[in-house]
Amino acid sequence: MMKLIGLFDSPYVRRVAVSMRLQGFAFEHVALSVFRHQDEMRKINPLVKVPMLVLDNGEKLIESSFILDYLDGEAAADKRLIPASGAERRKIQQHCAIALIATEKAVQVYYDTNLRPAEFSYAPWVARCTEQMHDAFAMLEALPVSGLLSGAPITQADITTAVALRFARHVHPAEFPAGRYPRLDQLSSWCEALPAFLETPLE
Ligand SMILES: N[C@@H](CCC(=O)N[C@@H](CS)C(=O)NCC(=O)O)C(=O)O
Repeated sequence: MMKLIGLFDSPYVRRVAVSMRLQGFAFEHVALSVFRHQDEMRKINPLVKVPMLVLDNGEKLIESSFILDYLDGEAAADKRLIPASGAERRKIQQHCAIALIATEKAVQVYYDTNLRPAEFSYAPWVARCTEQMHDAFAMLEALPVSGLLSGAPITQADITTAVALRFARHVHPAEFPAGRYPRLDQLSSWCEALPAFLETPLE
């Protein structure tokens, strides 16, 4: 069975796990932390970055977008989360790219304000990243309605956006009062109620 390494408090790991559940791929979850289990992690995963997907033949894949691309290639055509080609593929990829920037900026602010001693946190950098995070969420909020919200089947853009918001709200609750991003809130509540999300709790 494939092994997925990393905790679901990582939005990158969580989006892979949710996608695998939606696509019907069985996996063993190896719940190692990049911080608390560094030595054990390094033995399997020398760069200590998650997610890592270990295939049945022992091949090890890193970088969530490449892992998801591999899974899409293995899935039945109607289980793909990003189309194989064409304008719709580019649209969903770019939508994911914005959600990944929102995620990355939320992670950077979290690292800067939680992993460093307070005296080493650099306020202008935190402010810049916080602004970029909100710029990305505002851009997602303003995109034309598509995917799950439009009644169409769920896409990787829906998953990555919902996972991004859930993570960012968890680590920066004051930044995400209800109603700041109403459409994203709706997408989030629909997604988080799906079994694939419920079975992949962030905490
Ligand atoms: N672009 C990577 C980002 C992965 C990533 O940064 N994961 C974090 C956990 S949220 C991690 O491994 N952090 C440990 C570190 O950066 O040393 C992906 O999409 O897989």
